[in-house]
Amino acid sequence: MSLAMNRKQACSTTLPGGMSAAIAALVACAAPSTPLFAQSYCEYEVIAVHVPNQPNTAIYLLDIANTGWAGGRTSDLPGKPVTVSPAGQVSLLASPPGGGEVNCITDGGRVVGNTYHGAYTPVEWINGVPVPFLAEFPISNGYANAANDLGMTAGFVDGFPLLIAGACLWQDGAAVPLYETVGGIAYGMDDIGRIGGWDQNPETLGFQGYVWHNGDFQWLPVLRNFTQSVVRGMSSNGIVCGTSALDDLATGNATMWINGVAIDCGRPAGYRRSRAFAVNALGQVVGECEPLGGSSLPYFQFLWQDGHMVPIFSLQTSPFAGSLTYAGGINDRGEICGEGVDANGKGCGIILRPIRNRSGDVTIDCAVDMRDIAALFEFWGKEYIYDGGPGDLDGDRVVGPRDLAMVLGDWDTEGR
Ligand SMILES: [Ca+2]
Ligand SMILES: [Ca+2]
Repeated sequence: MSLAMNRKQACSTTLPGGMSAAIAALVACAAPSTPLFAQSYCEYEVIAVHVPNQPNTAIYLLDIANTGWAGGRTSDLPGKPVTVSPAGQVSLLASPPGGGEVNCITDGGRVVGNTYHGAYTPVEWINGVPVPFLAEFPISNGYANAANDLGMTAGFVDGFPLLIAGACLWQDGAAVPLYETVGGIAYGMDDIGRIGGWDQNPETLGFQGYVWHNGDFQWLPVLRNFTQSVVRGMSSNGIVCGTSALDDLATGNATMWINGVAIDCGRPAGYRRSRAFAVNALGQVVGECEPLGGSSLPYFQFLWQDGHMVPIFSLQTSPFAGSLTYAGGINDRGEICGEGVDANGKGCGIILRPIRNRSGDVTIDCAVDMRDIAALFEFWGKEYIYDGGPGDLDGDRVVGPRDLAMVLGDWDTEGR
């Protein structure tokens, strides 16, 4: 898809999803001080997934692994934990009568989350059965939010240890408190065991994001012009995402942290808050923009990449196959998962798959340029246990000279 077509589509009056043309045009084209469009984006195929035999039940998909497996919960009450296969097959997992939810699926197939039975219990589904973490302690509440294939799991407990609530790591059968102060929560984890979350900073008393690694606790810097921050996700290579906020907590900007440096994802004119929910290894962020109170502007889910924010609905292929109303996750192949509506307006789970039309495109923006060279060298030498990892263009699960040859062989002669 060319740049010209991309802009034209984004600013046209025939956007899918029934969004108002004027609103879409405002979001996409106005506010030159807030550049909303990178020079290129891929289009996305929409896959709507349903609970078998339950046409009126939607699915909140909260995470998608690099293998294409996704997890979440059903929208009925109580919500049931579900997984979705790469082919779109929905499976309900075992849970107590109070239900539960899958918060994380790893590339190696670990499934973690929480169940509810009078209290929230952090669990891992092993052979389809929810096995509680820390069953030997009287946890009053807990969530498992993130996991990796080193056997680490992170989340939150209320009641352990010493009746203190706070972020927690489960590893090798033990529970390690992660808080610097009292409280906090862990939301994301990368492949080497770095954990991202947020806590109350005892000096400022405001919420602040942190990264924990092997016992080393580091506060993430608060974005300039803001007073606090929360963290909602971490990519497989340690990129953190979340929201920087003012004291009112209602005004904020989606924020990404790379190597401890805060990057402002911005928010469009007329919006009081943008929030980031997930980030992948390529630095693609998904989240939501919330309009100012009393505004007729719509909420929308965004994809942020390379300094630019774009409404996800403007990237979807036509004919209309469904639309995302909440973006829960994005994997390293650029696949986005969440909740939405199908072509008939019924609630469902949504998976968006980028249509990769360039053989040399590492960055999943459907253009081939210097950014792809830079990204390729960032992932140089990496080996994957799944297909389509960042930089592995030829599909041999290793990033190396053959992939570089594919970038050069597909080089954009027009440049950017
Ligand atoms: Ca590219
Ligand atoms: Ca390769």
